[in-house]
Amino acid sequence: METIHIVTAANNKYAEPLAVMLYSLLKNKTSDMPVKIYIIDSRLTFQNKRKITKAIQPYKSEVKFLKIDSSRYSQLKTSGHLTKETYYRFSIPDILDKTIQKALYLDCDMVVKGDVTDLWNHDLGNNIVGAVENPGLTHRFKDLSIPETSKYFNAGVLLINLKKWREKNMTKHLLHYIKKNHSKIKLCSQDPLNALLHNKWLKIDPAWNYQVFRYSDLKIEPSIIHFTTYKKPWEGYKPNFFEEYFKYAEEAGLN
Ligand SMILES: [Mn+2]
Repeated sequence: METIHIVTAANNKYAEPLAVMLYSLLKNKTSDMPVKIYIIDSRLTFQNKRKITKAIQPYKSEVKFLKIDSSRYSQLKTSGHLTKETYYRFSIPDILDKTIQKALYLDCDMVVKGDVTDLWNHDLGNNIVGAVENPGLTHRFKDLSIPETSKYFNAGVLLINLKKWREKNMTKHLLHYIKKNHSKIKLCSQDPLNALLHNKWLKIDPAWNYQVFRYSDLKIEPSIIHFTTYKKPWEGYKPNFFEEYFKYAEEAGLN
């Protein structure tokens, strides 16, 4: 049977949110499709790795901690809550075995309420990624040379066509773009992804990346709640659906 390959990245500050995200994902998956989890490890302590594996242990998914060569990202721009780990998603096609053709990247600041199998099963066709629109950023299109008719996506949920990404050498192009356009980039990894992939992404239903500060007026039931911006529930803020974070944290034994 096909395996769902989930990739995420965290430093110690995000160990607990990551554990909550993975716990909710596994708990709410109803299909029989196995899940394999890859955690890009940005100097996580032994205790934090243990915390993560213990929280999801009941679901018996395989978990792998992966190191990456972070030096290629060390000179790149960071900004507030957007730390250098934001770039680590660019390494996914390099660090996963070359026989793996598809991966689902998820941020740590999320709660997964739907069956992730339904997200996984989207056919990417010739698109390089599948993602959800991030509305309200059209004023940035000019800087990023994105045509007015295009849409901008949020990079917190990325269904990645690894085969196409590798064929097109996307990582190399992204790093090149960032170095050339340093002053135009505001959202560190998301801007370059949109600049280069604006016509190569599959638009996925907003329920799969419900950005709490963008979609609050839409009457949709989120399949993935994404706690965007610096206003994180675990830092005392109360965005929409913040209770969901604490509900799953408690269930996972993380409080
Ligand atoms: Mn995020």
